[in-house]
Amino acid sequence: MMRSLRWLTAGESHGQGLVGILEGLPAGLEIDSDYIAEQLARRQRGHGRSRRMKIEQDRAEIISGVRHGLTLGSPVALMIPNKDWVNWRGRMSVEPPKKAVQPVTLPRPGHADLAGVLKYGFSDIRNVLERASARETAMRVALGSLARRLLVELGIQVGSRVVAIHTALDEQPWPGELSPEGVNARADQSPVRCLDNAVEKQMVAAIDNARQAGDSVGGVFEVVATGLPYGLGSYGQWDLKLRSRLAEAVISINAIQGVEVGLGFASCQRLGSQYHDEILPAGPGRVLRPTNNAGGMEAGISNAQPLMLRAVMKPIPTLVKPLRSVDIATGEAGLAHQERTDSCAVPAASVVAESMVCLVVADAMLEKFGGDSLEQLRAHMESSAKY
Ligand code: EPS
Repeated sequence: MMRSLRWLTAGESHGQGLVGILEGLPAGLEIDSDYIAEQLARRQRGHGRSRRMKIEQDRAEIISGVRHGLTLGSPVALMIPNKDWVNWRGRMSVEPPKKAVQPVTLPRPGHADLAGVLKYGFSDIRNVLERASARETAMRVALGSLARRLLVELGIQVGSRVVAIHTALDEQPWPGELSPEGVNARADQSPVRCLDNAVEKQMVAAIDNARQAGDSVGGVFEVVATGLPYGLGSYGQWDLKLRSRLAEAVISINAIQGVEVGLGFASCQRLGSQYHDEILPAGPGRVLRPTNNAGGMEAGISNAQPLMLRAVMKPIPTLVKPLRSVDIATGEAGLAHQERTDSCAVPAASVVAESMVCLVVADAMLEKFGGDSLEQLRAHMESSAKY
């Protein structure tokens, strides 16, 4: 559902690395690899990650599309090497292996394992789990950071925070007095990206308890974007709605089971008169919306209010204390495959979701305002954007 930007990722979790291509960025945008690395580092933090995060210090190499620090308008290609690859050369070799590799045959409930081997006719679950791994989201963040650079130039900020891990819940509303970057600056100081110190402790304890029990926990995070003009996306067709495009992008992140817009599922508890955001006069050509229950979109198009999304992540399916499963080689009952794993990746997922929102909003901005260079895009915005 990308209309002006196109992007793809490739790469296995323990293969040589991740590769990504983003096409459609205007020429003349300043890009440097340190900026991408800062965003990648934000995704790697978070209480509950596996020892793998100590091995990787993700850094994207810019392979094409940038010259002398500025985009060329041509596709930008990025590569993130997997440092762990050296430990997996034999098991993940591109060529037929020199010595036999032990296949993974006990599918993990909740992972792609069972449906994946049946889909492709594999006898080794590793052929499935390597690509189904959330390692791939590192490249989404790298590509998303290119979109974020563009949005910053256009006055759009995207931030996030974690609001729930297992049963620990931060009930405070998004601190609207802070900019999304201000929220990120605070959330990034927290090991769980939570803004409330007391709830943060409960979240850390929930992760520690799960980890000690060989278990995992999920949670909920919130993503907010400010500075969007009126009219991104279109109500003219189901797949043109900004709401549809955002929901698809966020629910495509590994382990995400639901996306809410604005007040979300709680909307049903209100009457229409209590839910809808009134329109008040605010000087010539301007209106004021005293509330934002709609979350920045009405009829699926942006209404110049902050975009507000929440998403829920299920507990990670790889368990140190595995669930019951069936061996695909023998048909016998067994316990699911065990791998080194995260016990919680909700803080990381919140950063990935920001990146997905950056890509979708940048796409919608380019769709609406167009231009081959940043200068042209800016000129188009100045002549027609409404806030
Ligand atoms: C993942 C399992 C863990 C995570 C990995 C996702 O990797 P490993 O099996 O190597 O310990 O650390 O996430 C990343 C590598 C990453 O960069 O986010 C899984 O099974 O999805």
